Amino acid sequence: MSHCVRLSKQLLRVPTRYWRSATLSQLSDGQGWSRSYSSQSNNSFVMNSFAGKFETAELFPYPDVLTDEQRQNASMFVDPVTKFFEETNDPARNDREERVPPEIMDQLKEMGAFGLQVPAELSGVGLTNTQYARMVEIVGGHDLGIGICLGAHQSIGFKGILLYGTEEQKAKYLPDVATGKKIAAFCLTEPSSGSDASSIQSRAVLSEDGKHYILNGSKIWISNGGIAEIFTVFAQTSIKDPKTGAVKDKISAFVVERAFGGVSSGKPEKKMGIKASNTAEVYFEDVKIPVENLLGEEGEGFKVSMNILNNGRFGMAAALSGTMKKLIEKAVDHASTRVQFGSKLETYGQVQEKIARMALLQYVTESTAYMLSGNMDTGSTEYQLEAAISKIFSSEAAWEVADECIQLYGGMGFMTEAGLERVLRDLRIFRIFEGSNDILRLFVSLTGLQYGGKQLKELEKDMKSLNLGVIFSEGTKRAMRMVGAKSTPSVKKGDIHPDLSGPASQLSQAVGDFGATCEAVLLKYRKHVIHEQYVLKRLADAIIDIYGMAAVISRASKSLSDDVSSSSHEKQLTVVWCDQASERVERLLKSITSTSSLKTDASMSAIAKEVISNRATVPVHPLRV
Ligand code: MYA
Repeated sequence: MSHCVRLSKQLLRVPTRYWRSATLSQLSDGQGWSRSYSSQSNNSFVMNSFAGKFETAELFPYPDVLTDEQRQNASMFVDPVTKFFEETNDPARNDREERVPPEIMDQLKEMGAFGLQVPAELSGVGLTNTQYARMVEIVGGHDLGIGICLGAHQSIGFKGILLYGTEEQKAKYLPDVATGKKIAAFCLTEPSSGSDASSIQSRAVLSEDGKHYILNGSKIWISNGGIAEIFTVFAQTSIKDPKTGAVKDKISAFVVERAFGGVSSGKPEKKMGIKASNTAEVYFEDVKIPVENLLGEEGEGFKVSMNILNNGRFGMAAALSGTMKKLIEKAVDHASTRVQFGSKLETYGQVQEKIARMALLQYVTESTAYMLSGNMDTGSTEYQLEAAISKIFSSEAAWEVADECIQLYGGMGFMTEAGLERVLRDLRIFRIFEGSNDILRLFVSLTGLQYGGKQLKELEKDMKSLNLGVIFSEGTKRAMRMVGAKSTPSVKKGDIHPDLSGPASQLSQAVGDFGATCEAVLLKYRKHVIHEQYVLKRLADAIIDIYGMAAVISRASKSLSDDVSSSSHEKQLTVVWCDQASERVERLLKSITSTSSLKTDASMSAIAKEVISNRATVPVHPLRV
């Protein structure tokens, strides 16, 4: 027990902000731990894994959230939408012409594709997150350029109005955006502010009569920026602290109409992929925004922006799950017809390995996407880490699947005609935008560590008030870990199918080891953990794999219990995935505490520093010429 007290006291000093020295200096303001996330426990599986807790509330059983009617509605759009994308839309032409042709835009509008989640009474289709995921999966399977046009519009462009809008804002704007009469865009990124989103320079100043904000600034790489009429814009505002009277810059969010005047956009950017979607700079010059167009509370814009992004990320995973499915169909089609050295490609081990790996990556992506959308539909609020993981995993998995599909096609895959190079080009941006995967990895690790530390603080409180039940359960778990025993998941009978007991114990072990490693990391580095990016990346990689294991175990268990036709195949996917992922997790966690890994990390940094200071590679040319 005294061990726990010592741990929690040391952990309390870990900061809430991580990236910039400017924000680090704010640690001395005494706010520290208490602000970010509720100190009360929540149901997030990922968040709790950082505290070494096996939280299963949002894991088992695999979400089954559609009512019969919703399922029927969803199945009603699958065929016509697929038919539209296969027979009417031409992604190669859209890519070539770098636009979505007007007649295709019109048909998408007619289908309701611009207002999928807007309530029916406001002219939308009123889909749940899960139904929306099913829809964007089809889009992602056929045309990612169109996907970005639709996604930038509704997944982030006007999502703020849906999430934070007043009744008046919703009534005023949603019907027009839902029908596609007006296109929306999300304006956060600026020339000097990409990943570091809170450093934006755009500014909105309240007019003397208090009726308007005057907005000035410019935004870059805005999807739909050149065609949008409605913008969700983030800008600095001066906020007076009611207690101290001190004035501080804080970000606020606004709904801005192009029709307000002073809004202009640059010409469409030339890009590597998603060429059909419009990307442009947007400039705001003395734009008069009525005060009633403030979105959410004044000064709360950063959280508004983060929550919009959190809320939309499952859509990316669903879309990319569709992309992978189509790529796998193409790969299999080729492997089953192409003959080399007298046999079809499909008979060769190397080809089989590629196809199996693609199927595994798609299964994990699809399982996490629908687990997330299902949990969101049943009211989960603390899903930001799961959302970030699903974005990271799906974008990297889809890239690998596209790359391997091209490899399987050989020279043919390199030719434009095969239609694969376009998909690869389109996919590249998914690891960069909506939060780069590098930044999201840090976000996952640091937010998780912060939560893990907070749980220990709560434990300390329980000790003071002698809440023995909590102390014994937590203390016992830690004591078990210290003697090398593993805590087992406390899941309801039937949640994990008995056929998956092997993967279940691998998952349990991984969560236990992960929690113990997080504790060790916090103890060792304390607040300096913010500088340990090698460690943070490994923790993120481990938890990404752990979440993937959890999602497939949950889904396959349900399939086995429901006796769905693919259940034995899903079991095989799950067993293989968990075998491979648990090995990776073990390796990653060991490397976090191993001295040889730390030495290698230091050498890697030294190499990088020499290359950077030399402004080029360092070794003398082998020919000495
Ligand atoms: S849009 C542009 C996307 N840009 C980004 O994603 C920016 C990335 N940067 C960040 O996310 C933040 O700046 C980071 C924080 C994470 C680096 N949820 O001190 P802090 C809270 C909830 O750590 P910073 C695009 O690409 C935090 O707890 N809360 O902040 C469109 C703290 O709270 P408190 C969060 O060091 C592309 C406070 O904020 C989150 O400045 C088009 C400050 O935190 C969070 N996530 O950096 C896509 N993060 O004050 C089209 C932070 O209480 C869509 N906090 O302690 C396509 C969709 C697919 C569909 C397609 C179909 C085919």
